[in-house]
Amino acid sequence: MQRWILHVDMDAFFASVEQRDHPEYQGKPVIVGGIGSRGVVATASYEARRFGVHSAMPMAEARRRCPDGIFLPCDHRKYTQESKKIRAIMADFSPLVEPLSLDEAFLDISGMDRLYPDPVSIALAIKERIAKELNLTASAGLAPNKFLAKLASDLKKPAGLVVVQPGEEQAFLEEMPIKRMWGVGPATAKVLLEMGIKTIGQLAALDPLRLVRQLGQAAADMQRLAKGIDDRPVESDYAPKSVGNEETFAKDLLGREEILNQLLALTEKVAWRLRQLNLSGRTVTLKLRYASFKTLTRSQTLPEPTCYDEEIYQTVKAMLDKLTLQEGVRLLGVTVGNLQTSDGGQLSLFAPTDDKRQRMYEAVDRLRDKFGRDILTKAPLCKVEKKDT
Ligand code: TTP
Ligand code: MG
Repeated sequence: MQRWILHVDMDAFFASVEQRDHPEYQGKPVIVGGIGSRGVVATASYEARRFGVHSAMPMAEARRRCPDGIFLPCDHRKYTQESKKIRAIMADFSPLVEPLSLDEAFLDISGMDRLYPDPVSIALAIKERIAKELNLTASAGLAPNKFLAKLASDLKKPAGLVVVQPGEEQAFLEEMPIKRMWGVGPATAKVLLEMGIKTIGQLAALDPLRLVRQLGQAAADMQRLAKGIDDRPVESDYAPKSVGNEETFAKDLLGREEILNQLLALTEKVAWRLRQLNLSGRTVTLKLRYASFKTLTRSQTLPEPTCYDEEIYQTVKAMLDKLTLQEGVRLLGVTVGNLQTSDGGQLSLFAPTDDKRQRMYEAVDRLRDKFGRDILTKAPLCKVEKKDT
């Protein structure tokens, strides 16, 4: 399956937030940072950048270059709040989001073509939601790996989208100045320039032995990147630890059959959600609360991870069978933990497979996506009135 990594980076982040919240600043040079005499610029609006003002410049210098600028202190609390909203939008598009700072993140959007026609539409949809809901602009790079995606997002700022198609890696990097290389600081750049290396393409073509002699072992990784090869996964802080569902019933459930019907319904929801996230789990937990509020949990770990209704249901049922039910049941819960991605650790969503059962479930899930989750349920399922937990 083609890997697609999206890098999203907000435009002039702190300054754009201030311009949004103070319409009188719009279209004007806005400089945000330490406004004391020894402060430095955190960021400058694109209007201010035309005066040569940039991040990390001493504020005194910025004032000299742009005397009519609007100078503002950092409102970190506000930027952090905005950052959370941006991440919440991203989380709607992929469970694999790796934030790098307040205003940028990688997303693995591989295999999402079941929900969107192509990866470009996902990139556009994210940008659009940020624009609509937050009134801010972001730039994005879409590529087969992190290295290329990050380079790409910076090329058409502000509000740009640059796509590097598979096969275009080398051409994209060929003429790129060496200073854009990840991991190349000013000292390394100097060594490379002395060797006559000005572009990433030249770095890729260099004799590896010569490179290692000059720059040490790290040079090998650098050259792999220069060739457009980068297998690093998107490492999400947000990958769920477990997927579960529980329900409190309006009327206490009496009898095993009624309980099993509800457990089946809960299992289907949990399995559906797992498959949506391309996750499978090994540990199945049953939670049961009696009318007296006495609560039991039972867990069982399976030999293999699963995301399928039958396996989860059979495990839950086996755990229930071991309980002696003494009174009515007011709440039931089913949770699957110990998660991994369904294709055995390859970090991607909805990996296609020719496994027959997976295809059957995909068809079921498609119907549910379209008509709602209640469209298909296994018989026998009696309806029980629900009340809020
Ligand atoms: P960046 O994404 O590097 O910059 P930016 O979003 O302001 O502008 P661009 O359109 O080029 O992406 O950094 C994000 C925010 O982090 C920035 O708005 C302010 C803060 N920041 C600092 O406080 N100090 C710095 O030196 C840099 C580079 C950023
Ligand atoms: Mg930015």
